[in-house]
Amino acid sequence: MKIGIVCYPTFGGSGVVATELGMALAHKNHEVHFITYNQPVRLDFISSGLHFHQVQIKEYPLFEYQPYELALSAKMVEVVSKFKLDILHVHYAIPHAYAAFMAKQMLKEQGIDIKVVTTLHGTDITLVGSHPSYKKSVEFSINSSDAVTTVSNSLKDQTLELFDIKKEIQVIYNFIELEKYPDILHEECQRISIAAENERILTHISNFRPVKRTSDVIEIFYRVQKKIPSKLLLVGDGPDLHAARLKAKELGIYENVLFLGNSVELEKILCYTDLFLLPSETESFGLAALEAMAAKSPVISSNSGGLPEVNVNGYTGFLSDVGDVEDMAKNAVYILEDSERLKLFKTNAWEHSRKFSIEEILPFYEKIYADLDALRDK
Ligand code: GMT
Repeated sequence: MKIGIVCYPTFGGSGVVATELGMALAHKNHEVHFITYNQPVRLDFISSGLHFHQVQIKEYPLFEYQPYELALSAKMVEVVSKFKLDILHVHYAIPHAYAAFMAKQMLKEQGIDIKVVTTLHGTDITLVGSHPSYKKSVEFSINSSDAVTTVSNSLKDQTLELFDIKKEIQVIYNFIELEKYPDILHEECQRISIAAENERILTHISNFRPVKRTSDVIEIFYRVQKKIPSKLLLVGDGPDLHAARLKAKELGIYENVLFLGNSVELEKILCYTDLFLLPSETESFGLAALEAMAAKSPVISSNSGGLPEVNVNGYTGFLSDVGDVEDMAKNAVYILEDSERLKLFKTNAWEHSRKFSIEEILPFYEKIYADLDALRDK
């Protein structure tokens, strides 16, 4: 099939999922067209059948805010009609689902029936989408989509609670490409370049937005390093990064915290990792936690949103109430203090991650596309 994928091209989870999905679809001989304002960060062009169409904005002094959805919907119309796409799959409702509705109406005028799949990812529902400024438009664009998916049961429930939804919502979990995480021993990852042999490595990866509670990450590590020699790797960039630096200095642990910035070598970093920290305020799924688990790292997380659907308490790691850094630190120490226990949690995390392999998940999206395609006026 010919599939248009609309997403944010950044390091955010929804963009990563959309990009990995597009690459996997191309691998299965679908023709995939990414439509977004920059080339997605994780997009490589090694497999054929992958195309990228840049949405360009005409800046004009009158506009305090550039009308991105206008340019996006015009680009969708252009790409759908030029390449005869069968499906438009938009990731993150704002403003993609709204722009897709506009494109669909414009294409109808040309006698083209395009079906739209909207995947809701999290903050497009929880933090941003339900804000009074956006709520009506988000609700309208979800209800106008031909199919709607969420990345967890928790996000489905929240969507139904927060909006008046008239569409069926299908839950399709996020996925990972397992081959990216080679089955090598922890010691083979050259961890010695990061930490001494007797030190454990804790890692947090995010976009350092307030929702990630990065200050809790520092607080947890502060407590852990008092009991266990360890290093903390902080990967990513965002508004709270500076505050994280200050907090690490304030607590006198700056020397043991490594700030690695945004990275395209996450698999390598996760390979060093003994324990992953994700104490988020809310998390619809927690793709970063799943990626860590695939690299054999147990997870200490909050129990918010969809995290309990990914991280199994007492098996792949532990879950605590949001903000309970004492409990999170206690659980972290429990896993890290005993090498045999750590090994067991690592194995469990790795085994559990297999359930989210792309081979398992991709067919659910393909079925949605095929079912919608069968309904199209051609
Ligand atoms: O919060 C982020 O890291 C970015 C955000 C996004 O939409 O770009 O992530 C959301 O989507 C991811 C992929 O489906 C999920 O794994 C994250 O849990 C979700 N983030 C939140 O719900 C806060």
